[in-house]
Amino acid sequence: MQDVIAVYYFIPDENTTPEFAAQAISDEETTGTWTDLTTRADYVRRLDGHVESLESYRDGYLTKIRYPGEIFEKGNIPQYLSVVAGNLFGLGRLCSVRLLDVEFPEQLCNFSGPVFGMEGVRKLIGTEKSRRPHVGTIIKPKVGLNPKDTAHVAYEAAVGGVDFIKDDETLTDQEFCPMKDRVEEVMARLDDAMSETGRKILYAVNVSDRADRIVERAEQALECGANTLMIDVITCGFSAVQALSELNTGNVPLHIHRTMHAAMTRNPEHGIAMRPIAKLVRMAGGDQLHTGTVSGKMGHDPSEILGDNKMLTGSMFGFRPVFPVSSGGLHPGKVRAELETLGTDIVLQAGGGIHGHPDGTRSGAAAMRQAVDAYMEGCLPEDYAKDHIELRRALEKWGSK
Ligand code: RUB
Ligand code: MG
Repeated sequence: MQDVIAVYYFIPDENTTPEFAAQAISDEETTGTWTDLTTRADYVRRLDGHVESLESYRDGYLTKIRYPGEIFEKGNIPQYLSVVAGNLFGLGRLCSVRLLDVEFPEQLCNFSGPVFGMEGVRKLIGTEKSRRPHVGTIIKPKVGLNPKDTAHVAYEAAVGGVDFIKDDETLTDQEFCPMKDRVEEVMARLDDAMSETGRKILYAVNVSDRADRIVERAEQALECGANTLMIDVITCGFSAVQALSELNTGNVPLHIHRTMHAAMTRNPEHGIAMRPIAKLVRMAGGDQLHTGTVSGKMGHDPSEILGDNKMLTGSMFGFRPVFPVSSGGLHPGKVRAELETLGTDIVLQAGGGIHGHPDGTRSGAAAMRQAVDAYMEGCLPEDYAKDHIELRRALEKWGSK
């Protein structure tokens, strides 16, 4: 079994040398602890971790730790995380520590990965040749609409031009909008929209739930006609993604949301970068994954997003590429900035930026599509808006930055 290499950034406290700190991480996550052990038999030592490198970086240090592959239980992502992202975060002699990246050998990547992936989703929508970005929306308000009104909003967005519609993360199966009723109503209205427009439109139902009910909930959603499933990976776990991917093989795409991620990913000095999370989502079988915006409402680092998207779409042990999703505070005026930086192999999602359009959801969806079309045709949004009223009205409300 080949080894696992994890890269950390850390700042030790003033009484701790960087060498001691790096060794403490390695020991804690392998065969050691805070003191020497009488039980650490000689044959155990082959499972010792190794500090491969240590260098100064920004206000702290970068270290690469090599973990013997034998420590890992093949196919058990929670266990992988308990090694590379476990107790080390609490070590009191470190002021901060951040897991930046991790490389797993092929033997530990014994997962099926995305069943659809970016190309599979593009094929469903019919954009394999045009390579244009997909436009998605999150139904807003987040919570409160009943199934009938949710379906109406979905229909308006679909007719206006979106490719993809999703529940928001806080909507699951509450009394005001039971999941079964919602899926049936939305899919019925989307069937109308699909026959009127001749386009395929995906609706991702949020099936996030407690562990013992997720699979059953997903099966119910599929029985009611769902053509995509959504799951929140941080709150439900990587095992939930894997369970749905395996349950669902070949059936419908899996959209992976990441609510709560910023508690880990946002602080550049502490926590877990999005990269390892994205890698594990790809292994576990997510087809689309949120990785952030360069111009939206959430605070993201554009160079990290670019690296994460490259990882999702680049080669990795034969796993299909994942479709990156840029979402959070987007509107038609921000489309150009997103595409210029992130490229066109992306899903651009807007909630407020569609349902907040002065003329309503249908016009908001049309405006987002027009902003994408303008970019694909090499036009500035302001020029394209001259003969596209929906885009013009959006730019008047939100500007073009
Ligand atoms: C966006 C939204 C998503 C965030 C998550 O709504 O509901 O949950 O994009 O973003 P709106 P991230 O378009 O109205 O801002 O996963 O990047 O943190
Ligand atoms: Mg949301």
